[in-house]
This record gives sequence, C-alpha cells and structure tokens, in this order.
Amino acid sequence: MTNACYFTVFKAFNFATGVARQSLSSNCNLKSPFKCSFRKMHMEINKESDSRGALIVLEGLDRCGKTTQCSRLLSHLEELGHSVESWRFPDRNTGVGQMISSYLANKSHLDDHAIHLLFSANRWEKRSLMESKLRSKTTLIVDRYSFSGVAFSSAKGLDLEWCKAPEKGLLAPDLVLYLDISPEKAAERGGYGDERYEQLEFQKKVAQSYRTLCDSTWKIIDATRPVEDVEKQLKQIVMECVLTCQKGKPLSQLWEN
Ligand code: Z5A
Ligand code: MG
Repeated sequence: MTNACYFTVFKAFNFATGVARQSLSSNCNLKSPFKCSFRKMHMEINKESDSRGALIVLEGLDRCGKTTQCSRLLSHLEELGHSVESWRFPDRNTGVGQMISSYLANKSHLDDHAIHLLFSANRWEKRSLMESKLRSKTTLIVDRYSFSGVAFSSAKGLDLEWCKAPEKGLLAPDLVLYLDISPEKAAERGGYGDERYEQLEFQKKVAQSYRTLCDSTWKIIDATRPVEDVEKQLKQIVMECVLTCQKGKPLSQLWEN
C-alpha cells in the first residue's frame, strides 16, 4: 500500500473510531477506562493487520552459493509448515526477463543504462504480486534483488545514485543475507560459464560496489564454509526474521530517503 493510501485508510479509521468514541461517551457518559481499552483495541487491530510474510533476499558474487541456499531455506520453512515461495531476479519468464536473458547470454547488446532499467523493470513488474504475497502471510526467499542491480551496473562505471533511483519504491527486504566470498575463491567453484559478467576482474569491482550498499538489514555470512555450516547459520537468522514479521511489522520501501 502506498503512503498516500495508508494515510487515507488511517484517516478514515481515525474518523470512524472517533465517531464511535464520541457516541459511546455521549450516550453512556463513559470515562477514561473505556477510552484506554478502546485505544488498546485500536492498537491490536493495527498489529494484527501488520502480520505478514518476510521478504528475505540472498545476495553475493557469482558462485557464492545463493541458489543452493535458497532451495535449502525453502525446504526448511516448508517442512516447518510455513507458507513460503522461492523467487529469483532476473525473472527470465517475463517478456522483459527474456530480453535480459538474451543480453546476459551475449546474444544481444544494449546500452549499460538501458539494461540497468530493464533489470529494474523486471522487479517492478513483480512488485504488486510481491506485496500481495507478503500481506497474505507468504514468506519470500529471493535470489538476487535491487542490490545486484546497483552493484553490477555501478561496477561498470554508472553513477551509484543514478543506479539506485529506479529501485526506489520497491519493497525493502526485511533481511539481506550477503554470502561473502572472495572473487578468486568463487571462481574456483565449478568455474565461470559463458554469461556476460562471469569474469574475475569484473567480479572484483562488483564486490567493491556491494560493500557500499551494506546497511542494518544486512547479515554478512562467511560463504567459504561448507554448505551445511552456511545453511545452519542462515536458518537461525531467517527464523528470527520470519517470526518478527509474523508478529507484525509494517512494510517499507527501498531507499526511501
Ligand atoms: N544481474 C544484474 O546485472 N542486475 C540485476 O538487477 C540482477 C542480476 C538481478 C544473472 O544472475 C546475472 O545477472 C548475474 C548478475 C546479473 N551475473 N553474474 N555474475 P543469476 O543469479 O542468474 O546467476 P547464476 O547463474 O545463478 O549464478 P550465481 O547466482 O552467481 O551462483 P550462486 O547461485 O550464487 O551459486 P550456486 O549455483 O548455489 O553454487 C555455485 C557452485 O558452488 C555449485 O557448484 C555449488 O554446488 C557450489 N557451492 C555452493 N555453496 C558452496 C559451499 N558452501 N562450498 C563449496 N561449494 C559450494
Ligand atoms: Mg544462482
């Protein structure tokens, strides 16, 4: 829901509760204890409506283990009976996603700014579905998000703030799990394929760009540990986040300020 919508709903709710309060106190001459319990009820209604699924993003360099860990987290949460889905960006199934896929496979060439905006559009086309899933209490485990967009494009030399601009207004993750590994170590894992960005020198620049994006929602995980160790750490952090969102936490937007 946008800020404007929230404000309108909030105003309507306040108006309705104000009218009810007035009529209650004038009809029955009710005093403060009733006002207190009314306020408590008001807060509980708001809290209940903020209960939702968690938006959890995995980020990191090529081959750091994101896809491996996303599928393990999905199975874990499913086994515990949570409503959960695994998403990934780019989503290559949409029309925009197919253009991106062709670009990554070096089958088409696009201006750096143009491809950046396509990656962003690919997230915008999923934004409303993302919001409705979260509000209907489904947790989303997302393999790459806006941070990949900004890190990869700024590593090409595009201005960082320019790269962030089209991402503003997308939903902010509750948790970003950054799987930390050096570009050299990552390259040893099965080697790079034929996609456009799978080169050591470029990955070093991406690693630097990622560092500038880290904020309080990030958890840095040592991705050089064995798969099972990484999984164990992630499960603990993820469960805390899922429970916090279940109890009630408002959705917020990425890079609002
Ligand atoms: N891109 C962009 O420019 N702008 C954007 O907005 C977005 C993306 C969203 C496509 O990404 C490219 O798009 C990507 C960024 C750019 N380019 N690059 N680089 P993608 O997500 O489709 O790329 P991918 O093909 O899935 O690769 P990946 O995601 O980088 O790999 P990964 O998912 O992090 O790793 P993995 O597949 O789980 O594991 C890789 C191998 O390592 C595999 O053999 C595993 O068995 C092994 N592995 C995993 N974990 C471990 C541990 N802990 N120890 C040892 N071995 C392990
Ligand atoms: Mg992957």
